[in-house]
Amino acid sequence: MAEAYENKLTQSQIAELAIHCENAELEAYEITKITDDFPQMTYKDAFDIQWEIRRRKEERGNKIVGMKMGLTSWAKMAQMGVEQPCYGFLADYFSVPEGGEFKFDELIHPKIEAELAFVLKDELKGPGVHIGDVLRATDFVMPAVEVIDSRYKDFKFDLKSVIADNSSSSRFMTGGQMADIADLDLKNLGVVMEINGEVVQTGAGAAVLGHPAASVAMLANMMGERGESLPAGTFIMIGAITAAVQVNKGDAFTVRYQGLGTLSGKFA
Ligand code: 0L1
Ligand code: MG
Repeated sequence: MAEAYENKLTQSQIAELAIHCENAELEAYEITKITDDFPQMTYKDAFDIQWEIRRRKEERGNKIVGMKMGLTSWAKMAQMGVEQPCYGFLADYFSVPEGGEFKFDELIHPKIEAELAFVLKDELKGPGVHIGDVLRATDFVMPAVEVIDSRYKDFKFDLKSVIADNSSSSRFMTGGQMADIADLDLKNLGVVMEINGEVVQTGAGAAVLGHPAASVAMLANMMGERGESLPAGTFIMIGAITAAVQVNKGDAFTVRYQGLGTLSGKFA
């Protein structure tokens, strides 16, 4: 992000755009990317919109239950035409229990991604956080599946628009087996995704910024730019190990994680 970390939108424009994006999420309808109407929008404006959506949810009584990194593989960045990763927050109602059903009609055009989640035992605060800090601060790692659902028409956006839209966060599932980080070869950890019994994606942990812990370090450093930290206990999804796969109503999925069990669910 070469541009200055400053606002070009007014506080009332930021508040209005947060309502605009959040309503599209809550009522499951498409909108056009917001930089079409606000081309002057900066990265700071985009994050301010995301943090205002977060504030609105907390004000209504929702709990923030974790964070996610997005666009953490070069393949995914190229696929979506953006130049660097982004982050978003996870609200309580995004979580679907292991083996459960995602309600398709609450979503616009969902896609699923195989991910891993880190749970911290110590706080991480950027700048300057590196992989070693992350490994030392991690309590355990567990499997996760993310359902992304960009509110933008046809999943077409630029990086600023997607950040304002909470990085397409929508639903997630976690479970399987937790493991100590010392017992895992995170770079070579393999995943296999099946939809309706057919293998549709395979991948390994190194797809995420070369090492899954690098994603957590990047999140801590990006949050540090706003003076925010990742407290002990934070649940963090690191970004997709596989490409995102579009799903349809009625689809069933299983994701197998080397040494960490499986996650299965359905879009009903
Ligand atoms: O979780 C992700 O990698 C997605 C981040 C936002 C981009 C997208 O919707 O594909
Ligand atoms: Mg993801």
